[in-house]
Amino acid sequence: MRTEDPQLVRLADYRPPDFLIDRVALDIKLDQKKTRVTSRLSLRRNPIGRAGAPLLLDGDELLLLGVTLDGQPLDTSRYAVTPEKFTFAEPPEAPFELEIEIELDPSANTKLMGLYRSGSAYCTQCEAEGFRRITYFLDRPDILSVYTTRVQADRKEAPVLLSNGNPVEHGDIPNSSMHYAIWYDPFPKPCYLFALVGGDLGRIGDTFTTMSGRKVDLAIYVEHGNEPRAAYAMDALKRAMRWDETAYGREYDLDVFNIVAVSDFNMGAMENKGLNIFNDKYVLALPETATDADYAGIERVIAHEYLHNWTGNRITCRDWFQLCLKEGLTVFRDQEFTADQRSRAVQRIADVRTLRGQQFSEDAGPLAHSVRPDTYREINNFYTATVYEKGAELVRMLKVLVGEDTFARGIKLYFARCDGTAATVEDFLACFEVSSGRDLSHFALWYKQAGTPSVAIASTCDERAKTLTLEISQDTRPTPGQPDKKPLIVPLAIGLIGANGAALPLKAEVDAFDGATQSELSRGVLELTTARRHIVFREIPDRPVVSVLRGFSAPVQLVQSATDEDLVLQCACDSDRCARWQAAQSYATRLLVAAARQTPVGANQASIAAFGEALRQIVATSDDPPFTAQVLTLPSEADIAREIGENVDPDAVYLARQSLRADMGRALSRELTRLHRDLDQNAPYSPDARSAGRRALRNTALDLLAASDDAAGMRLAKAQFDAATNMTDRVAALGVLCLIEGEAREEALDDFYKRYAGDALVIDKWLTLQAIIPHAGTLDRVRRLMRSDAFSMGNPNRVRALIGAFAAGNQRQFNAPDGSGYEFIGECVLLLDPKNPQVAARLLSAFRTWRMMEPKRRRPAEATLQHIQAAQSLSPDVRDIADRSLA
Ligand code: B3K
Ligand code: ZN
Repeated sequence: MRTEDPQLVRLADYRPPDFLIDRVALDIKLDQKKTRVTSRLSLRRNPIGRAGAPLLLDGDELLLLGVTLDGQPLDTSRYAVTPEKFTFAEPPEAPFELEIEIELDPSANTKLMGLYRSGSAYCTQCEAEGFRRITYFLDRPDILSVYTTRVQADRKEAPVLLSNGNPVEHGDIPNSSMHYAIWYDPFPKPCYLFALVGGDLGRIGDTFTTMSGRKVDLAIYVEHGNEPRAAYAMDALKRAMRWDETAYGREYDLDVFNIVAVSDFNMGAMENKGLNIFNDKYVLALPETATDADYAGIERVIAHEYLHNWTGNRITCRDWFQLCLKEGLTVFRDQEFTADQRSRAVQRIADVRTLRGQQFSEDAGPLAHSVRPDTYREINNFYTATVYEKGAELVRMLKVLVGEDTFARGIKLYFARCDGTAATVEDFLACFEVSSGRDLSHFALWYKQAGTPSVAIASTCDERAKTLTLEISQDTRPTPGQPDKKPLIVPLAIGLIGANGAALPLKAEVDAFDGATQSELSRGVLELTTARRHIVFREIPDRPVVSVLRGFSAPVQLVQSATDEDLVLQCACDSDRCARWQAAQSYATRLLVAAARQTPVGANQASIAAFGEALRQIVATSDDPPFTAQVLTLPSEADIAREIGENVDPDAVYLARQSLRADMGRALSRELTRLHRDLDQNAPYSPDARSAGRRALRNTALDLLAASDDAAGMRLAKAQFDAATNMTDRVAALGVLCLIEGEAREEALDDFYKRYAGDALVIDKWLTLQAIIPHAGTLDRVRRLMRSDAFSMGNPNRVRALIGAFAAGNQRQFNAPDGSGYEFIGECVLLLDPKNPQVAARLLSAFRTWRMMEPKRRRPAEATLQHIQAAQSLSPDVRDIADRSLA
């Protein structure tokens, strides 16, 4: 029997809306404490809705001032209203107009959902369900309406007034200090894409001519004085616009495209139609204030939000269960954009690192869910690595399965068929069924089944028969609510490498039972569709090395029988750079897991030496610095912990990783010293991928050198810190100094603070570097920093930089055996929850790995979660994470 859970929303319960809203006319008079919102809704019954159904509009903390029906005041006896709901029991059968007047207090809105204040500006955030905090509405993504928005404000306080669509009119209101602007968005859109901004902001402008020759005015609005910092974002925007035209034939559709950067924002950015609102972290950059990673982040997020114009806005989601339809696809598209702008292989490696670090960890714990979940309590908790990153992997896998051209035809059909609609995952897949002629129902299981499949490959060679037999099997462990898993369709990109390092042709028994098909062999992609498969390759001269999952062709955990020597050969010779990197990671993981499990010390020495030698070869022969930097970067502590899987001791994991970094630093000291010296630190800064890649390698070298020799590392880092001409090198040096206890660290931290005090985004880096110091004493430091001027609990960026970094980036101190780290995060969650539940819930999700810890850590983690669960008046956001973490 199912226990009643009033909060639970089920995909199976989806019903088309009973009413449609064709047009929305908003009139918003901005005031810091008393904003007036009048919304005139053109409503009609949905022909496929329930006949005679009442009109139920959503609200959230709303104060109703008045309602009219077709211009006449609606008698209070005809409706019922609470802050959360407006009920009109017997609305007219014929189309009608409802005008609703609301009063809001933007200054009191600390949830940063709906209309709120960031600094001296007014701004909005409506996804997922924030529009109901602005007015009563059918707040669901399948209600598509054409919006006209009139915004009024004090001319001095808010000279800039923006909303979605094209500007229609603006002017002064005679005999008053007020002015107004009218915006019209001709594209029917769901209310979660509504946006409004008012404030005194600086502007940088540009233009873009679309492929059909239309001129679009582009603008980025920032705080006055920050204009020069927005130039890179503007450049990225124009590149993204051009790329969507060349790669997908998608053209921009309004006369203007505006971006506004604000300092108080719950996430990265928001793709509101024609008016993207951004966390300023993803807009503002100058070489002196932003790192290469910041520049790359800006390029990616600017592109992501822009690309949503077609995948998300023109084609939106029918309901929130379909979130991956817009997010997975748009992440896939932003990854491809970056791959085309930068290095494809390095981009792929970076994306795989993120997937493993974030999504695989999510999948391995109590918060695991499918890419398209079938229930939720709080939709804001489903903007996850699974929906985004794994969602993108499913699109990529689909492309591998159907092939590039067929994929291109399928997506073209999707744009043609679904434009202007609120679509589902089924609608999306149907387009690829048409383009490929394949039945994709088995593939669709990837959207429904949670968990990371393990794919095991065992190979045996028969030297006399000159055959190689591969035994491939898959298995997915149970996840919450899904005890029994079915086999998925897994595309495995494969190659065979001969003893001399050259590729061997793929020849196998074609079309024999369970054998390979000709198409699989010619594409180099085996399709695993059952729990097990065995394939015999013919004409194999000597035992080859099997390279599987090239390009990371499926989001699976590979369990390989490769020997250390195989991995070394693959690392040196595989024609696929992602597989080379993967071989190095696998080798390192073996060493790290053995060390963390405290396999007798010393037993590993020969293997470590062989690993060092393999890396030396790569460093010596590679002409691809960012690739080399990736190869030299070990799996994270979280990755190692996940690999160990149970009874994890984060101290042992940390020490194992430290010790291997030190070994690497020693084994490669000559090469690393040379790299650090030769990779020009004095060249003028440019954020391009090539220059950034050289800095990445140089700073990786510094990090490893310091790991092997504190004193020398400190000298080098100190010199680099003092001489740095850009933020990338300065922060990298400070990061190294932070890992070495002593005065030099404190001096450098003081110096950094003095240089950048007042520049909040830079000071965030300073907060993070201190929060992730793996040594005892960090928690006291974090508590001290929380009391400093640099910190504010009201600003999500500060919270993430300090507290979020401690919880998610400091495995050792967060998981301290005395429970102090857990307790601290628990306190912060409870403190933050009444103000900003979304940020609080995100912070709490750091507990997602608690069950894999050793018992002495599991106990205090569980106690903290129970303490939170027992708290009075939790937000639905935090309650949902706490409940699921303990379930
Ligand atoms: N669509 C937004 C995320 C909204 C999050 C709401 N809790 C940003 C993006 O993915 O582009
Ligand atoms: Zn998105």
